[in-house]
Amino acid sequence: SDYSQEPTRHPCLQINAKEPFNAEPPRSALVSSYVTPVELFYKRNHGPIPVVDDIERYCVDISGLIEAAKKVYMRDVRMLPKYNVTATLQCAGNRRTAMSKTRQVRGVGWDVSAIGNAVWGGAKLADVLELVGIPKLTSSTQSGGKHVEFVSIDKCKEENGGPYKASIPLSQATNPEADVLLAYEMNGEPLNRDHGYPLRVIVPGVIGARSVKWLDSINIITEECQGFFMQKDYKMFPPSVDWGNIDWNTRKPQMDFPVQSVICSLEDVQSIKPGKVTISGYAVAGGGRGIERVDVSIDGGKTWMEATRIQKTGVPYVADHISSDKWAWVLFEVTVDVTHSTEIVAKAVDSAANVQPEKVQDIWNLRGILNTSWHRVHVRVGH
Ligand code: MTE
Ligand code: MO
Repeated sequence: SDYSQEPTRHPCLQINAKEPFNAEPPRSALVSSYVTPVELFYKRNHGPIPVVDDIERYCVDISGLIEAAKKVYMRDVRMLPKYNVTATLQCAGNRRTAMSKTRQVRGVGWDVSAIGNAVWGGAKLADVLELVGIPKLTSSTQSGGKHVEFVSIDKCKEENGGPYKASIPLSQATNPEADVLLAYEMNGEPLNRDHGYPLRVIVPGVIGARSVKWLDSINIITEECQGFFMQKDYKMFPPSVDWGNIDWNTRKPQMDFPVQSVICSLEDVQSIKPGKVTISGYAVAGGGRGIERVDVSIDGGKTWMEATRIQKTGVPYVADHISSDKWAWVLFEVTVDVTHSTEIVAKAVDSAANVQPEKVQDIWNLRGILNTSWHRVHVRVGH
């Protein structure tokens, strides 16, 4: 593989793998602003970053179960109504390193920052699919159980040098309220190469793996995508399954991510002075469910207090901005009095009253995905 044309990246990023480039910002960067700056947004790749230099000729091939295949050019996408959707993208592998501490898992290690909140600008996939004669989802239209496959330009070893790909159900793709985008902007700027220039998919509320970057083609198919990242990865297995007895066909590809919260103002082990400390972090729920509550404990989870939630549309002004933050995280904050060394814990509750599991052991899985166990940090209080 050729890594000679990688873009330059922010020096603050912690590099978890160099080639392919996988990196996350320091925890503190996530709570510095509601919208994560592009240069500090985590980067998750499975191959070299593609180079697309002829934007006039760049197009997305749409084919499969439609009347006639069609090439959709950037000008066609830009002609459709533009939407700005604030959505949190989270890698299913976020917090994987911590899961490995109880029992080794396989995959790139991540601390707590394989997540970011951005304003994605682009056309709704539902509008794009209308260009090839697929009607929007209404109570009278049926998707027939079909799927929409997204194929990238990049090349990855897991696909034996082929492109990264994934799919979502046609019913989600054609539902304007699902806000699935073909995005060409991130935080009001043209998408940069690391994040999918010139065009990427954004599937709000769903694990990052389905938001295919550097889109090359779209296929309407009867079954879900058979690619590696749908069938042999990003599936949630029970703790009893190991590499010796795994049967990938027994599980579905993971789509929505579960309720998550993380303390970002403190490292795993941190020394502080006794007195008032402000604890802050992020909380997010998949599937468009909101965050109902964030609980914080300063005695290892014996007693709890409720944190303040902050969700504001600190987004760049765009005339046609349509404001909806149902896909976005909330930041939380609470000031506590810490007098002695202890464990500080956070857990969130979503709008369906789903809660985070207490122990990582209970959700351990061999690929180390979806670590949403209570987030704990140890503070050492010195006098
Ligand atoms: N799309 C392509 N083409 N190639 C990839 O490697 N990685 C996926 C997804 N889309 C990937 C991709 C994964 S696992 C995640 S978590 C997100 O992109 C990360 O997006 P980001 O790098 O913009 O943060
Ligand atoms: Mo991911």
